[in-house]
Amino acid sequence: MRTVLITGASSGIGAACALELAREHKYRFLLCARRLDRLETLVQQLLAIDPAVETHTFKLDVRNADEVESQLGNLPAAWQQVDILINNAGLSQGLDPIQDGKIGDWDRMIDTNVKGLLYVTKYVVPMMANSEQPHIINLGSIAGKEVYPNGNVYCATKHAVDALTKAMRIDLLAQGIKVTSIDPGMVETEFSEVRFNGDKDRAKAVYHGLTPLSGQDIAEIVSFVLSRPKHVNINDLLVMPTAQANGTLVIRK
Ligand code: NDP
Ligand code: 8X3
Repeated sequence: MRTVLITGASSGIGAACALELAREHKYRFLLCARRLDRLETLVQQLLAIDPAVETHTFKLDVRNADEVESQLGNLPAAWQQVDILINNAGLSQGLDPIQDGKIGDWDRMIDTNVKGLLYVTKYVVPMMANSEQPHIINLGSIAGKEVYPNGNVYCATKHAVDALTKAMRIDLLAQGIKVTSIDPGMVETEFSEVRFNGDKDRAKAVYHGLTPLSGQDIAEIVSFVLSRPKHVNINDLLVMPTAQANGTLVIRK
């Protein structure tokens, strides 16, 4: 059994990864997010897939460095070794031209997507010391490869994730830790609802007239990436809906 730690497991891509990997009966799950009730629901779904599945859930706001240190430092003994870290927690907040951007939105994106990913990685890497096949998967984005109108700070955070993925691959090479970036285009999750502060109609319009990716599509890719033999690492995987050509161009019917 390989132990996988998923940040932001309470929704979307993170939850889908747990569900997909549970179907393989090869993993045990450390699941964290801020919404514990959502994690409890997820555990029930995992148990329905595999009644023997092992899980440990804990509340974590990745923006809080002290909380990250203490939550990861105080895990039960049976959960102190990690094989796989999926740095998935992240968000976009707002879609405004830079001159109209809200400082609070900028702080939240930078604190979550960049600093949060760094904090979690710092404390999880030592937990991988005895792993046979340690692997870190970072959720990047097409927004880490291109910049699109009004995407400014979100795109900057995902460009930072892209740089950090490359940096981790260098710094963790000697420890044999694989580092992969998965960079999706449009995935229909709660992402747009969060970006538009709960405006469900505006969020739905993002995916109108096209078939976006689903969390399940990304989870299947994560499963494939993790299933490669020990000597094979997929460095970077850019995946888009067929109806999306790049960061800005989509075709709607
Ligand atoms: P969701 O909004 O559905 O899920 C985001 C997850 O991140 C939630 O589980 C949320 O949990 C967690 N999260 C947010 N802030 C924090 C925090 N401060 N501390 C801990 N957890 C946090 O969106 P997605 O599933 O789509 O997003 C997952 C990742 O995929 C993100 O990094 C996103 O940038 C990336 N991505 C998404 C794309 C898309 O189109 N949807 C495309 C490309 C990349 P909780 O609120 O309970 O804390
Ligand atoms: C999320 C996808 O296109 O909104 O990273 O940036 S996009």
